[in-house]
Amino acid sequence: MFDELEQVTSTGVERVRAAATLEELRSVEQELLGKKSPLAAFNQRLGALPTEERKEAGRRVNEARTVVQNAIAERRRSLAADERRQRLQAERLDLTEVIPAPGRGHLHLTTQTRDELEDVFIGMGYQVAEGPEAEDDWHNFEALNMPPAHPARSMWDTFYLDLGEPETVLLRTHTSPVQVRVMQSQAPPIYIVAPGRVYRYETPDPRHLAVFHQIEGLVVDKGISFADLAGTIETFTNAYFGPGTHSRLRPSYFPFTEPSAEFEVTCIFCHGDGCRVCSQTGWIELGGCGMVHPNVLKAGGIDPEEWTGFAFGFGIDRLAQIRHQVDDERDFLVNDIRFLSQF
Ligand code: 2NM
Repeated sequence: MFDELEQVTSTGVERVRAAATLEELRSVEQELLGKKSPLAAFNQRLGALPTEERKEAGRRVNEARTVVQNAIAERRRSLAADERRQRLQAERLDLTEVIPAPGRGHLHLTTQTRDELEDVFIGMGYQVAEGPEAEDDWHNFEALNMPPAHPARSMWDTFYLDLGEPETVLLRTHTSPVQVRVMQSQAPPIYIVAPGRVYRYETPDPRHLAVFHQIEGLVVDKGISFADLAGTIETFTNAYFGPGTHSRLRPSYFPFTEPSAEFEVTCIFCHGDGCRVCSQTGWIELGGCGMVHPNVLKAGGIDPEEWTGFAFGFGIDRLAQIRHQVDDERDFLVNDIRFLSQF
């Protein structure tokens, strides 16, 4: 009987070790330890043995059962660990982004350009002013010498907000309303720049964005002339682009300045010789400027008989685009680390 018990135990342990899954192990366990198992049959046979043999045989049968139980427990642990490993491997997610230059990030090119421009104007004695991006029609248009239905309003395709009366609240189309608010809130002399985000209802293309950035300057003081404007443009372009850069003005039209002009700088790549960037002209058009219209000063609560002023404005994104020869301005908004990390 003991030989037979030994045989049952060792084939049992082999079958346990051969079980390939937890499922299979469960049925092997049932066969080896269940009511109809050989080990259960041994227990029944114990009753037929003489008393003195029964004790020893009972101990041996229990021992055999323990050996099989231990083998099952060990196999179960090992199979459970395997299955867990496989499940984790199958569910594995790669959450790493491959970036060409791992490490710290940096400010967006537009922000860097804005900071550099602010520094230049602060160096010239200007203060930096900010204002709301959601504006009212009065600050964005009417105070800038554009009464309702003025034809010049069509120069800016406007996003209107669904707030209050129709077409009364909008996303500012330029930062000029900031200058109006400064005129209303502080007495001249005024020397400020207003940088910030502006909105135009336009389809983006390589040279235009519907959301972009401008910086505008405003000076109001006694005896300010067009010569001060021209000198300021020359000083600023020299400070920003470096000595050897020159500027020129050509006549233009804005409703809020009179006279108005566009300003150009000598091409920063060919220094006036003519190249692809400046379309062989030697000049790059940057922005607009002019003497602040008396109606605008009045809207700002300033007496045009006592004070005069000039203003200018240009696109920050456009400036960065020219300087870094970015083919498509829309790349500024895509947030592709391969593009952004170049600057
Ligand atoms: C430009 C061009 C010309 C401008 C005018 C004013 C204000 F509010 F003082 F009237 N701010 N900015 C101005 C003038 C802006 O940008 C192309």
